[in-house]
Amino acid sequence: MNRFRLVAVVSGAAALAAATLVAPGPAQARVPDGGEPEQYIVQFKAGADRGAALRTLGARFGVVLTDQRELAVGGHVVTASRRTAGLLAALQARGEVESVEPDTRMYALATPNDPNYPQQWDYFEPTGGINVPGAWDLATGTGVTVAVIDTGKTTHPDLNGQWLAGYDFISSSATARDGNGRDANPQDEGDWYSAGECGQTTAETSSWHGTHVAGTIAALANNGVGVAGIAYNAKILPVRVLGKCGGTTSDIADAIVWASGGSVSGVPANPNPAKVINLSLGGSGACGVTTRLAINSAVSRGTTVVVAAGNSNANASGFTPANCPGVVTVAATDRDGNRAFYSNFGTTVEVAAPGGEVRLETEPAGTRSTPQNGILSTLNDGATTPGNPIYYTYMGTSMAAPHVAGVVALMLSKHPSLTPAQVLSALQAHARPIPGTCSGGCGAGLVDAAATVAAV
Ligand SMILES: [Ca+2]
Ligand SMILES: [Ca+2]
Ligand SMILES: [Ca+2]
Repeated sequence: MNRFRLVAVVSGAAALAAATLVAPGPAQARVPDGGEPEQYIVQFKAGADRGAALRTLGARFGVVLTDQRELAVGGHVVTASRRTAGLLAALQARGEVESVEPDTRMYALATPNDPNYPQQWDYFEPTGGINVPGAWDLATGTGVTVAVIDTGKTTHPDLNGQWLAGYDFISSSATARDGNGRDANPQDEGDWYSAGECGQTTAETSSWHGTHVAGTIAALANNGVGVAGIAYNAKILPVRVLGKCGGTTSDIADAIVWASGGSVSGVPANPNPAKVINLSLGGSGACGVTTRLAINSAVSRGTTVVVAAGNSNANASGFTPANCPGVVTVAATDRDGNRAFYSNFGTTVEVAAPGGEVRLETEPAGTRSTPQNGILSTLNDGATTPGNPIYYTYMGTSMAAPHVAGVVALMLSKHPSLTPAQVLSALQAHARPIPGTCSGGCGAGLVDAAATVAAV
């Protein structure tokens, strides 16, 4: 049986404090369209009889044109008593007019007020970001359920109300740490282990990996705390498959089927089937028949399956489920838009997204020299069992995949009937070339949230 591990590069989360707070940004404020008359900015030629021009044209169109005021830069604001097709062109054609343009209504850009948002470079920086703010003018994830098949959920103020009921698919009591096999409570009980356990020589604290992944997808925005999720009005279905020492192919396969609305023996039907599944997990080897059938089953129900490429700086073709047919495999990029040093690559990768780097390639695991270049999201500070909610930077293809899952949720909230094939096609068609380098191949390039959402 293949043993899956989470594919974040994580270390010592519990020992570190919450991210630094910074001043809030401008609040989101959309000015309503009051239905006022059509409005133009007209540059008249020097000495032109403006009044005569507007009276003549108004009579021709049966509207009243009024010269409201002159602008500091010389144009005149001209209003029409009602919207009238052809008026702009007719104004332009007048001999008295130098130029004319519609007095376009502008809006406050939908930048959230969350205090840690300025640290989410992965959303908005021109080089390494994926252009999320432009997408928020078009969609925020409303009505979409995203399944996070991972370590389970924790209590966090930036995820309150975002978690749906979910399920715990871990069959082994020792892996689950909740005293039994599968159950209806997907609470993350912690995946810490001692030195010598899980095939590792050194001990590790709990990762709260599923909480971090969920925050990137759908952390609450504009609530005055922490970070913003990409699809902050979507809901998260927590499906627990990873515990102490990872999880099994068999549990993950059942979880994929159930999360997408399929039936699993012994498990109540899922009342909230997910149109998007995030799998920030993997193991080495071929895509086995069990995983293949589970993914086919989800895709056949219209669910898009997003998968981390893996963190071995190797060809993703050697890692499952990254190498499975029908999934969107995501490589990780750094803040400069290069393939992250740990990210897998190759022709099985469909797109790339920020996974960040909290340390340099030359530094040993556990070092954190550049946490500001990692991916900031929701977490917990408990070393073993859950402690307090915090915000923390991780790096990994585990962090890249939920960026894409979040964008897919935005796409589906705008256009709910998109098929998985249409989703992939749009993601790739509107990705941009990797700004830096990606030896080995990063698919169609870095996902562009605004361009992709606008196109669907
Ligand atoms: Ca259990
Ligand atoms: Ca449980
Ligand atoms: Ca927030």
